[in-house]
Amino acid sequence: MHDFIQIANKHARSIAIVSNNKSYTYQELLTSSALLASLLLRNAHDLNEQRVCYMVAPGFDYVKTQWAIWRAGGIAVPLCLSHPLPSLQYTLEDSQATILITSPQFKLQLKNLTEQKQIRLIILGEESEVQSNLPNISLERKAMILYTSGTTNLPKGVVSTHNNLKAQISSLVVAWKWSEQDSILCLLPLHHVHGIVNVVSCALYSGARCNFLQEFDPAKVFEVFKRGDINVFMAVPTIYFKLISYFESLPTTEQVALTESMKKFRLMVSGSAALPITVMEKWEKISGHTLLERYGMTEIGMALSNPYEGERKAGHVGLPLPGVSIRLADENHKDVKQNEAGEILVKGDNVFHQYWNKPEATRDAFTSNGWFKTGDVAIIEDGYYRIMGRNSMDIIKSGGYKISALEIEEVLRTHPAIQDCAVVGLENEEWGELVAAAIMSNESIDIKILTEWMKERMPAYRVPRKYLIVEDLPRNAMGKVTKNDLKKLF
Ligand code: MCA
Ligand code: AMP
Repeated sequence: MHDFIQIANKHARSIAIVSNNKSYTYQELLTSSALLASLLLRNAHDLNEQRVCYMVAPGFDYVKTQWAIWRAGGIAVPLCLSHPLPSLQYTLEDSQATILITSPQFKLQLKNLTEQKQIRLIILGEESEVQSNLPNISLERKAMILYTSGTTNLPKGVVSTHNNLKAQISSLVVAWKWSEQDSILCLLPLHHVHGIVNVVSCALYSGARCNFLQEFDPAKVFEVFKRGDINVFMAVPTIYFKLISYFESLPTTEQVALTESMKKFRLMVSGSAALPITVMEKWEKISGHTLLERYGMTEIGMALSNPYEGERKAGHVGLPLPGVSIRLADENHKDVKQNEAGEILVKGDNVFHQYWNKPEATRDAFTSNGWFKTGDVAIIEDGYYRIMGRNSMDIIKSGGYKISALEIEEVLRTHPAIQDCAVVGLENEEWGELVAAAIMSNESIDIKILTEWMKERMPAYRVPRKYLIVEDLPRNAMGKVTKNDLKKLF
């Protein structure tokens, strides 16, 4: 946090954020975050790592809130704007939040939740006076908890310290040559690393400008591109896919104008899921840019990246980023031989501190000598890493979101008409993987009604898009569902 404040002071008069057609300077960010930090503290000196959840739309207020939590000594826990009540409740409870900050638009939705749990509810706009002494926050202190789905049936809170965030951000700032001249468009959700670290934090760590779009809409994205005030863009493959489809529907004159404006960009990056080669090639044709593909994870920030200068290889994720150590290992955590595939193990200041309140899961995530086990399998080909897949079939990546098959199965099994089920990810060019569920039921099930029922219980991006009614699920001799066989049934 200290670095952010120093950098903001240095660039006090420059524009830091553009949102809702308004520009805000670094000075405004400093002043507003100090005001809110004071309200958070009331008369206390330090929040001492209390968890502060916040549900605020992307834009100036979001960043102001995040900085205020950090400046008051709290741990920032962002909530997803589109999550249904049970998911929000889970995050509030699991993080043991004592404070929830939100904007007036979400007040009604959250009021009951905070009253039940006796959580202090702060509505933005209530700030009044600045407390002169904000605490000094050391780098070792915990800064943020982000929830990530994995091979357990409920999401785990990934705790990062200020030092972890500093390492994640500064590595990218160096590798991708960020500068105060840069101006990036943020359209990613701000409860995950991609939007929070790679886009917003890297920009503000460089004295650059971050322009917010409230949500993804291809027409609006291209409108912003045409204005010519953006030079850096980062997104997940699904977004590039959708932009290409929209571009192809435009008249030629419009396409030519857009291509001209995109050619002027400094950098375009793809990540969070494998970038299909077809998408990379089409994007190159329409924008003049070879997308820089990189690989990361909530627990480690970014680990591997194609070079900023030098060849960006399709289907590959490049080399370790500055400050990040990587090994490819077998199941005994021994280095694999050259040209053999192995699990990616990671070490460095970028690696997270712990899973919140889960010492066992934290221990299991590391080898005995401290390497973080990603669960992703890679190989080195001609000097570049290539991701081959994952150790677990139960992790699905759809639209850039990590989704646990087990979590969906657990919810489906609570439906009165479902006896058993199994969820898999089906390869899909647009979404990366499409969530699909095979269900066993003695009754006829209306899929439309089931979908609505699921949407009340989990975020829309986790809801199965394909169903198959089966009499039995394919199983091995031990009775375990064989998901590879199940995929074939679809
Ligand atoms: C939404 N829809 C889907 C999915 N998601 N259908 C199939 N599969 C999906 N995964 C459906 C909706 O239900 C709806 O249909 C319709 O698509 C439009 O929904 P909407 O939410 O408006 O979709 P969108 O705005 O087009 O969203 C697509 C998106 C979004 C912009 C690609 O998924 C997104 O922002 N993804 C980025 C996630 C991200 O930031 N991941 C980074 C994690 P209906 O109306 O029928 O319901 S961090 C990470 O992974 C690491 C660190 C890393 O390496 O970066
Ligand atoms: P998350 O937990 O949401 O941070 O997602 C991290 C996971 O996304 C990684 O473990 C990978 O499986 C996947 N991922 C991220 N970037 C890439 C990429 N460029 N290619 C393939 N998979 C990726």
